[in-house]
Amino acid sequence: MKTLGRGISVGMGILLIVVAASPATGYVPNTVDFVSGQAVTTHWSDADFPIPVRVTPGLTTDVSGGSDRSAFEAALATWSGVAGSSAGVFLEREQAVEAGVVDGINAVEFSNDPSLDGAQFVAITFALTNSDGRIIESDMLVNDRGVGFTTSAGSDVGLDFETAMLKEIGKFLGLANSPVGGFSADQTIDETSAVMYALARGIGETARALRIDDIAGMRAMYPAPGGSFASISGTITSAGSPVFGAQVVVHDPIADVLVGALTLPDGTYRIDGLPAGRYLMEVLPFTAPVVPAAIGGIYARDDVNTNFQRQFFEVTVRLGAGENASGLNLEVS
Ligand SMILES: [Ca+2]
Ligand SMILES: [Ca+2]
Repeated sequence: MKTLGRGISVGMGILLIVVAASPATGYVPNTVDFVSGQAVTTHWSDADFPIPVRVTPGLTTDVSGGSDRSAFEAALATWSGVAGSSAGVFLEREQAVEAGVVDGINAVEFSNDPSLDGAQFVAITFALTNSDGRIIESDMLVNDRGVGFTTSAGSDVGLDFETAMLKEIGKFLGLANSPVGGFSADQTIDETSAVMYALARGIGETARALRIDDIAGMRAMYPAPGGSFASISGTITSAGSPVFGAQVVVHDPIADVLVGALTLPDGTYRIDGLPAGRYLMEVLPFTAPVVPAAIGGIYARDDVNTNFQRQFFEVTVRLGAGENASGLNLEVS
């Protein structure tokens, strides 16, 4: 049996991509390369849906009585239930599984192995992909050793299990951390922040439902046939040169829609999966605490441009169902 090392390529056109769950703000497909002007993202094929996963019997050892399984299945159902997306994933069965092994099984392993002592992650997703980023198999290792979970909302002892799993399943489906989010006055993560927000919700914080940014991500990556969602695309430049890693965020303040995307190395961006509406645009650089490395993939490179100011643009984009507003090129400084 072949063992998947972390972050090691395994030849013959097969790439092994490790998506680390960073302690964790538009949606970001897990973009691992940029070839001939095209982003290579890790993604499932529509033919793979619904995707079966097998989980460690009893799931987390922190919770007995089966509410953890119910919460896990609820998180799967949440991602599977996005209107306008064909994505689907389900719990096939509980069995002893090992994450990081190429065995034809999409494993979700809850581990209490002592080797996890000191590990600073909630979960790691290992995706085996072919050279165009299509996922062949994906496993998730959950750090049950280092993380205390709870299924009681608002508990002050442990991370909310469904909240944590919802984000990790987003990674399993091919989303990276998102820069869409922020903090409330009390220093907790703002309610409107994406489930995929790069900063992790802490003890007592819950996000058991997807936000529009997460939903737009699923619609963009895995559009259901016959969908009629709108998109916005263009190029961000500074002094005439493309800006890599700019966050482009669109707001519809009336419909309370907030969706964003990151520019590729050629400065281009595209935000798909938008409902019809009237959008205002904002371009901003990565700022702490969400740093490029927290997004991973190509955004962990050292040529991400953070040397420009956050700017709002008096651009109002009116989109009808299914329309693409292209050529929305903006200059920042
Ligand atoms: Ca496997
Ligand atoms: Ca635990």
